Amino acid sequence: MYSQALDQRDPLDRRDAADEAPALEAGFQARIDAEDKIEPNDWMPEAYRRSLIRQISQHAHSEIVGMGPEGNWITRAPSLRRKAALLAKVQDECGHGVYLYAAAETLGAAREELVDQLLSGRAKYSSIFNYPTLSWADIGAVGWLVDGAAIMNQIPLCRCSYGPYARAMIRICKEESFHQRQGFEIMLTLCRGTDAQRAMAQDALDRWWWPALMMFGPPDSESRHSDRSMRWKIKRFTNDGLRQKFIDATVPQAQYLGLAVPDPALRFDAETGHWQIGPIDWDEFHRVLAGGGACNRERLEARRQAHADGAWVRAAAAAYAAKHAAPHPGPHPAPARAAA
Ligand code: BYC
Repeated sequence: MYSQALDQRDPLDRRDAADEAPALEAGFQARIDAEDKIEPNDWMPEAYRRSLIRQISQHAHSEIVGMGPEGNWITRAPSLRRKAALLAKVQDECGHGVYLYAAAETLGAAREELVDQLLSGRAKYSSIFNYPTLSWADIGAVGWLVDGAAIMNQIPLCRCSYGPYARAMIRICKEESFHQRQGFEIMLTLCRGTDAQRAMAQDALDRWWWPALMMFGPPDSESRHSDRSMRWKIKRFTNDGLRQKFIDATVPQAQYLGLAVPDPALRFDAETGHWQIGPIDWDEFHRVLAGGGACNRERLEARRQAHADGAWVRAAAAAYAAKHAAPHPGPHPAPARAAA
């Protein structure tokens, strides 16, 4: 890793490297501005590397924790078709987590350390997964709104300046698009069903609307990473910019479903062409991030349990790898002889 290599140099070399840093940084920024992709062995500022590890690992944790709320409904899906689709979706999320951990590893992060940060509660994951899935309609609302918000946020990440992250996002976005459609189709079926089914769909929208808007992160005025991440083209849009795109795309979908968006202040501004929403309860967002959401404890406990249950798999994989790394004993190992 670049930083470690620097530390091992003698002081004169280190001073030369410090003198070179502004030129290296200028060259790096010029590559970003020219839409070049940065690859793992390229020079990069230490802060760029750290910021990517932070974002990619939080993203990976979100995918993994995100299996929980929906996995909860696999055994209760109302038909074989629904069960097969939900199972595939949850498996996709596991795959997304794995690609993303691998992308973080290309930056020198150790996967064990990242997982440990999640299990010990030191790492963040998306606030949205600390809310409970209370009814089958929630599975529809999660697909429609949560995956819909994820796509809005993640499509621009396909153009992220860091190559391995951008490439991982291309496949992830294709799968997220299927997830969003399966969610919307569940909502559509419920909304065309009985009064009780329509009421379930409305109740799910009432509970998931505001948390979905919080997924885009704090308002731009409070977003500590946005400016630098935009300059480095890790992010292409600000949190508020993406939130607005999501609102503009989703309100007409709610109208199509015949559902009411739970915001008395919602109105279409003909001058700007955008839907305007009422105030977001940012206290709730901060409370959930600080561990005070309905399911924070349960979600982490489920991850810790899964990690403990998987210990034998890790041990078996390590033993298999060690066996294959050891020198081959040859076709006819000599039989052991008893000592004379
Ligand atoms: N929840 O300066 P800011 C999915 C944190 S996966 C929790 O604006 P940034 C899905 C933020 O990390 C969904 N924390 O940060 C999966 C930062 O904390 P630190 C996840 C949040 O990075 C399965 C602090 O607040 N998607 O959709 O510029 C099934 C200040 O924020 C949240 C991704 O991870 C939040 N909602 O922008 C279905 C996408 N928001 O690190 C669906 C990749 C903010 O300073 N990530 N924070 O302690 C991103 O695009 C950006 O990291 C964010 C935040 C837009 C999320």
